[in-house]
Amino acid sequence: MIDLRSDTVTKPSAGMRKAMAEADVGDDVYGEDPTVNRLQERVATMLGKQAALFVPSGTMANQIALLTHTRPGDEIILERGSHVFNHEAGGLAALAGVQPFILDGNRGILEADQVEQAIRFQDVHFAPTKLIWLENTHNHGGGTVFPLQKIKDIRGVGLNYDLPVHMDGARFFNACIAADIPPEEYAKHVDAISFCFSKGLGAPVGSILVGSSEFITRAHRYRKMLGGGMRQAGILAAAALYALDNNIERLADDHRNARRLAEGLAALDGVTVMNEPVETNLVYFDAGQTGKNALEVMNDARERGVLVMPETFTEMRAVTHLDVSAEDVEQAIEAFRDIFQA
Ligand code: TLP
Repeated sequence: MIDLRSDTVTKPSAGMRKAMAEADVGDDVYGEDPTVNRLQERVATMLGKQAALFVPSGTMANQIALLTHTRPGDEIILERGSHVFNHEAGGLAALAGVQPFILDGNRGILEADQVEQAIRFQDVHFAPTKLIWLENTHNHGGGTVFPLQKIKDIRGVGLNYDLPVHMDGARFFNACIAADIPPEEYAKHVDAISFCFSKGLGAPVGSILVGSSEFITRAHRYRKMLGGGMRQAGILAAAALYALDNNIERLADDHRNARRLAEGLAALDGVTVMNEPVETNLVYFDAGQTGKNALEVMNDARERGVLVMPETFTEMRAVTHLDVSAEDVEQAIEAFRDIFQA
């Protein structure tokens, strides 16, 4: 099967498994896992921040970030398609108890003046604005890279109004590679950031939250509260360290493969690629004009050895990652040609 549903489906390579098997471990709830400690220190340094916290998932990183930045009843500014708003089972409301002020971005990208206009002035009727939330790359926006200048401008607004800026960087390194921006340069312009090891970086489990020592100390308590204390997690941290050493630069291959896939799909009658130009590893396409809905396309593709994810009634997502080769992409294009031109 060529699995294009998500970059979360990657399986640890032999080299990664070896690193995991050989990892030194300890009880991380006591702060005694040397491999977790090494990972956290390395990532904090890499991003030019004071501290980092290894967590089980991107969703937990986001929920911990919300809990750490806000109090129940606060308002946060975010983009309509944000993962934290749409795909985290209502955790924003149920766990942090914050309400979203939703802005429509251009492919997920917000402008500083939009953000400024969304900030509540002091009035007893309002929930006070406490956080600006950005996503980079923006998943639902199409794997869009947040331009550095726009982040600087939004941070400028944040500083003027004393509001922290948080970045859900689940696919942060896809953004760094696509834009050729060093991680610390992006991270410098946000107060805190998270990224995932278990997507394009190819690790089986794990994400990390990065920020000031004070922020991470408070975040640590919420990780415990949510059940994210992982004991001998060095086995997982070893996979994450291996991913940092081996799987960042190669993300460029995934981006090239995604552009090729988009080109192949766009050439088919009735298929529209929705996120042209494809910037990173996500391809969103609409097959409505072919007369097939997304579930039918998903089933037809599965019969031909290709897995894709339906997004809406007619829209689908295909994701390239380290377990998808350039040849696999050609084979997937062939399968879609067969489906749509049959
Ligand atoms: N996204 C997954 C699904 O949940 C949709 C995917 O396949 O793309 N932030 C962003 C921007 C994400 O895309 C995701 C995962 C997360 C957070 C959550 O990460 P996990 O799955 O580790 O909880």
